[in-house]
Amino acid sequence: MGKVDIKYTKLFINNEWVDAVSKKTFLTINPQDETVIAKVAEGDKADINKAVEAAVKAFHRYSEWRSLDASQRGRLLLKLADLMERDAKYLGELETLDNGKPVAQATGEATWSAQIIRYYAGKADKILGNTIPAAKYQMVSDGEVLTMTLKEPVGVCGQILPWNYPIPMFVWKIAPALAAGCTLVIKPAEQTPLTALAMAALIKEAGFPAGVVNVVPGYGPTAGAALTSHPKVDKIAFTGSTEVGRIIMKGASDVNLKRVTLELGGKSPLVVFNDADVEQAADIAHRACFANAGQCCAAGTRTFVQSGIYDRFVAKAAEIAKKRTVGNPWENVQQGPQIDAEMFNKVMGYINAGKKEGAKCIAGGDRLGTKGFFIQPTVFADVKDNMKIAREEIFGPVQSILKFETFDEVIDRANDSNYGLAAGVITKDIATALAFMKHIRAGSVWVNTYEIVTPQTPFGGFRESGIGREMGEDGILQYLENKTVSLSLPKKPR
Ligand code: TXE
Repeated sequence: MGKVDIKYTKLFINNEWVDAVSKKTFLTINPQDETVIAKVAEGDKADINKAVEAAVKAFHRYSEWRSLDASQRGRLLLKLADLMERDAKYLGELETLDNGKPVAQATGEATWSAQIIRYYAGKADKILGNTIPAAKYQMVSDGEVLTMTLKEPVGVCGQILPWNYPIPMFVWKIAPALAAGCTLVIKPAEQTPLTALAMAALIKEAGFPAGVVNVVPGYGPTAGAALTSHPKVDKIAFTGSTEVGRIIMKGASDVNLKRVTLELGGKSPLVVFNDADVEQAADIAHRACFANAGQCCAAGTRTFVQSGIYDRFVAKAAEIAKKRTVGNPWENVQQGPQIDAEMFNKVMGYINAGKKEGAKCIAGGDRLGTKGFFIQPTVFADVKDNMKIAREEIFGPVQSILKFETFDEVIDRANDSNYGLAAGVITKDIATALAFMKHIRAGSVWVNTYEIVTPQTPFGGFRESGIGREMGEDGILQYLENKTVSLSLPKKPR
């Protein structure tokens, strides 16, 4: 590992780097070896107030930002995407330092995120309303009026981010919001503030006017809560736990009624039918579960396998997990450490619960080494639906394999969850795949693959996995208000 230059540790408000009003700082920790990386300015209510004021000013009807042509908003976003690609190596290295994910993966996330920005850059000048003509002339709506709908930016948006994919999550939030013309106050996760600040520097370099994007690192119950209940914030977008999602919904309706989009947890099922190729299915199921050290909201953590291939599948799943390379994220490994001590302890707690409740641990089951938050890829077989590891989101490298007999049985069991973020099915039978797609209650369904998310495809959950969608056309609609304008038509044409 070379030395990564940490250029930005202050708050980014109104295109300037400032200390917190309280002068407080917090430490960001390297999950690989538990050492301190940097002291970062700790934003709180006073700083959120300053950032919101800057965003309100930038949203003023005569501001530079509001006066830009829509196509120019798109050009600024394109410039930002170019800068991200220019700095992808640096952004990736900074992420590996702060988050612990393997450096090739982190760099790939930076370049993928630039593609997302480009997708929304193209949308900036294609935000269209409708025209609804008068009944007399067109036989469509009632009355002698011509009506049109205008899609307008929601306004000042607060965006609260998680730590599992810091760069993509930053971009999922800012790209549609900026294409729509909103102004933003972003609170990155306290575990991973560094790449959000590096992105802020690129936003300034790209030429976005002051106050359009503000980044305030800090803790959830302080900075996050202040943003959620701020009276001048029009919308809150949040990715994180379902537990905090509930708090956000309450806070967002305290003093005003903010628009809310939530992308929360999951316990997604991946169902493998008897006709599947066992090797291929075990491989898809492995990646579905262990990608990003299992720290993925859509992770396919309940692997349901039909009885005819169950034993062969279980053996293969254990074999693949044992071969997974875990360790120094600066080397060519598949998995780095978990994000922090809290998550490490939480995941180890689930592994111990699985053992205690009688699931059969067939791979891993322990920490790896003594320093850093590394956990062995762990596979449990013979998991029962009521076990903790089958019901709760673990957010770590732990796969639970459950046996089933029939289609209807597995649909009932797969749907028996408070969550509904994603689901997968592996079968060669199109009728089975289509029936699965129809009956499963989930925001994304993957057939013979898993976790395909592209800039064009909406992503989000049913039930307690969230509200609203990100990415694709749906993603930008969440940052737009509909304004209906009706014009009275002359009684008689001249
Ligand atoms: O999430 P939190 P944590 C799940 C996963 C994980 C669990 C806990 O199951 O085990 O959440 O992780 C901010 N008001 N996911 O504790 O607390 C916080 O500062 C406003 C799923 O890290 O939800 C951070 O910026 N904001 C997930 C963000 O919320 C508050 C990704 C997420 O933190 C706040 C991460 C408050 N009162 C975890 N409290 C996914 N859906 O991808 C906290 N925050």
